[in-house]
Amino acid sequence: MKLILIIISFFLTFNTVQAQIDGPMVFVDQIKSRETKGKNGAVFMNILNNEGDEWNLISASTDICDHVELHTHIQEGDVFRMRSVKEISLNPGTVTELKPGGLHVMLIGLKKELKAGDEFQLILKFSNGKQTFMLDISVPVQKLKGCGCSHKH
Ligand SMILES: [Cu+2]
Repeated sequence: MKLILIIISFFLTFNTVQAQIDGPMVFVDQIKSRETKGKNGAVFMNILNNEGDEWNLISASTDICDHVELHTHIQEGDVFRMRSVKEISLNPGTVTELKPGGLHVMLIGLKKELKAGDEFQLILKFSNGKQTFMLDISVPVQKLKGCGCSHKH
């Protein structure tokens, strides 16, 4: 419980925290997208599920690209490949990290290049199997280290 309180206060110190006032206690933090001239982009964030039950990120949408998928990376031999997943499960009382090389929100068919300093809106949809809620977040574009070049499916 103490740890959860520490995590919450950690989250609340950032003004990038996004939460819906009357929604469940699901918080999104450390949101960013990688600068790219390519056709596809990725969005990363930390999601804290502070509810007592499991929630899932079930979809995301934005008007800056043709469509959006939820992805993970899986290892096949020596190669890491991206796979789309139906949902990203958020265990109660834990922070789920969407980060390079792991889970991410994939932007497919970008209509323009993403430049550092840009910002765009992304709508996240969550469900616990009984209720759903949407979170409208703004995503800052940043120059991120590491290779974002393996965006082949
Ligand atoms: Cu991907």
